[in-house]
Amino acid sequence: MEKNAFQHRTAALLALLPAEYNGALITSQINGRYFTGFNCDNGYFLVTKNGCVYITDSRYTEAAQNAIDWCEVTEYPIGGFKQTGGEVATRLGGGTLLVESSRMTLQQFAELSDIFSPAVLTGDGGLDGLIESLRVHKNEAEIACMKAAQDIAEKTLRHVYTMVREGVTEADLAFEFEFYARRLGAEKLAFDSIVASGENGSMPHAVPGQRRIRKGDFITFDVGCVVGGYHSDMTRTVAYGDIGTEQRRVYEVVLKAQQTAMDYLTAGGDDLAECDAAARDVIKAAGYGPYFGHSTGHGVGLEIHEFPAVSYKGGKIPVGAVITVEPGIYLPGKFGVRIENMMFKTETSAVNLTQMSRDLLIL
Ligand SMILES: [Mn+2]
Repeated sequence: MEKNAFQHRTAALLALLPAEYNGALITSQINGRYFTGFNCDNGYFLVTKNGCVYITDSRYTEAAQNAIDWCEVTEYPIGGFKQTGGEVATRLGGGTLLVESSRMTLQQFAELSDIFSPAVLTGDGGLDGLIESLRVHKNEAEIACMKAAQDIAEKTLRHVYTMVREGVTEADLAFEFEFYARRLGAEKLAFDSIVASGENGSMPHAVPGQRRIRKGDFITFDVGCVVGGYHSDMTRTVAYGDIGTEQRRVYEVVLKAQQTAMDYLTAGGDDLAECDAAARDVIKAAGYGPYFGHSTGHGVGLEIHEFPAVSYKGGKIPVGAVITVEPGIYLPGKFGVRIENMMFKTETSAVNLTQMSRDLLIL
């Protein structure tokens, strides 16, 4: 992304801040990266009506100056954070600064309040929600990263399918996914891959272990990659060898539930609760309601789970949001099925960002 895109984001945040505040102090790594383009675990980005300053330590100064050339970068010396913080806050006009209340502990809040005094910090200004409202709209460059991440995940999962055979373990398959995805250019995995086979499939977030694949198993792969800081998220459930009629039936129900929710979005539907219900009602009608215990999806972007949740709580789906649609049915002690795609909400419709087939695949 071009550097001035970050400058525009910062200006957009400033424009959203209520008039009674002088500005915001961004301390989380993720939001610091969103507004500056610089990924740093010790950066303090002051955004005020009187200008912005990025404070960091000597490990990061040179890289920060290169990355954020549109804003002053100030280094604090060993033992000098409080003095530098106070000086910068004063120079930028002091006043009250909003902080991200959902991203810090009470102890961190107390420490930062001391460091940036005489400015007064407050977590009560709704800064997290304002930032969410900006981050939810993905631009072309962000979508390109997510598509690239998804493309690697799909190529990698196809490769992993070729490794499925009697006796291979879930952990073997999870490791192969990571190795191959990294070789194809993933910066890292979007999260620890889920590979859940047979009866382990009934645990939606099972950890891949030493269970060996055998004939008649369903295997659920929930996998994602990161490119340019942006995450992808996809789930596929495949069969190894012949499966029974109940497994086929459950697969069909989950696929229909997912398709119904995707159709809702494609037709222009823009309510989170309605989208959740579109999938859930199909599963309920088939008699499996009690076996679908999680929400239908979530936002994806710089984080694997971000605003908005596709759940009964509802709310409008913002144009530009990327959300997952991932219903599942989990039968304890037996097996589970989940199928997940990513959808990009447009003005009048939604675009499916996941190309991989969802037809029942028997390996
Ligand atoms: Mn997901």
